[in-house]
Amino acid sequence: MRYLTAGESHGPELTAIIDGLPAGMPLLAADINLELARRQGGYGRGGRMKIEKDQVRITSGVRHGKTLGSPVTLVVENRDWKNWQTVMATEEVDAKEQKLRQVTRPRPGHADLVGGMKYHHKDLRNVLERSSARETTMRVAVGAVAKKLLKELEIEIAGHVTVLGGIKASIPAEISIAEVKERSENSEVRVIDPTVEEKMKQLIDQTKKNGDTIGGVVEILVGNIPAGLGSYVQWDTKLDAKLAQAIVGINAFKGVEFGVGFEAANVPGSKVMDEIIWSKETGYRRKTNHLGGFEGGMTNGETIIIKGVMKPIPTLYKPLMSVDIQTKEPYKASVERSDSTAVPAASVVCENVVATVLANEILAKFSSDSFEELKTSLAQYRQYVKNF
Ligand code: EPS
Repeated sequence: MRYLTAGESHGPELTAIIDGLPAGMPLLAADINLELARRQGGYGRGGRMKIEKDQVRITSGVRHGKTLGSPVTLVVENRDWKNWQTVMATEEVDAKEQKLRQVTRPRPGHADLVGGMKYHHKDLRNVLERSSARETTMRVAVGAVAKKLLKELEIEIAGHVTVLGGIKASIPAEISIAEVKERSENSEVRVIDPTVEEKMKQLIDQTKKNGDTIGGVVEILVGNIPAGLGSYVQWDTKLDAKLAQAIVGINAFKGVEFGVGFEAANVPGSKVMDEIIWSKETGYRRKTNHLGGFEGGMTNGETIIIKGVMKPIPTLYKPLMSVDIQTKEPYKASVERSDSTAVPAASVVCENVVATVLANEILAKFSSDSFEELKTSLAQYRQYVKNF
């Protein structure tokens, strides 16, 4: 499976084409719309999310609620486009119109300046229109299709916020993926610890008043994943590495941890490795899951536990100092509309990019021209692994 996304933040629409899905997989626009709505939510979102009501149109690859095995095209309209038709016109416009909403004062921490240098854009709007996190809409749309595939294969996935602006949620040692899902879904900041919810919301309000932004950490859990996805034989076949790329590929994400993560630097090996056990009912298991479901770049059958850290959004209402690229004079950076935090929304994006990488790996490993074939070969493999 492969996919590409296209579209500018204030262009007419966003598009994705997914190639390589099995035929006969159930898929409805409603499956995708649910994820798109989840991405739009979360306390701390800004004005754009009041304008948009993201809805997908499936324009190829699906018939009567099932995939055809042909490329699936997904289209999401930008409602805001109606306010940007001249600024974002594909046709030529006159010199005066070219100056409308022009950006010449790059925002520190954003793609603006380096993107302009690289592509020779003197209007930095040409950079920010694509580097905007609006693009994550399509990564979520694609991820929703991947999630549907995983759900049909009884693989469960949940995401939640563990840190927001320095406030840490406490996470019970024994909590099921279903419960993480339910609790985070009922929280405006996607935390499973109700004692920090109010504090986080207050911090978001205060941050907004200060014209500032905050970042945080999100955690993704994936359960009932078969052992043996990914491979140890080449660096670029390691599945944990592919997941790390997908997460750091999300706008503003700066780092990834698996299981105990960076804490592994502070404890001996006996506290990091997970002892192996076997029983007739469960097959091979690990007594603990410090390694977060990966050994040798492959899934080991335990729950995948990944954390990603998101820096605060660099678009600030109280802007930092920058330089005007026309005059070279010091100026405050451009002010574009922004969110005071997008960490809760980003946890939804994270879930979806993780789902995409995992679905892709499953499709590569098992016979998957048709969805029936895929289900049968995965079931046989699960049985084989249990008795290995
Ligand atoms: C976003 C859309 C953007 C921003 C935000 C996230 O829309 P607009 O630029 O029209 O306000 O709200 O992105 C950023 C702040 C950023 O710096 O990328 C979205 O759809 O998630």
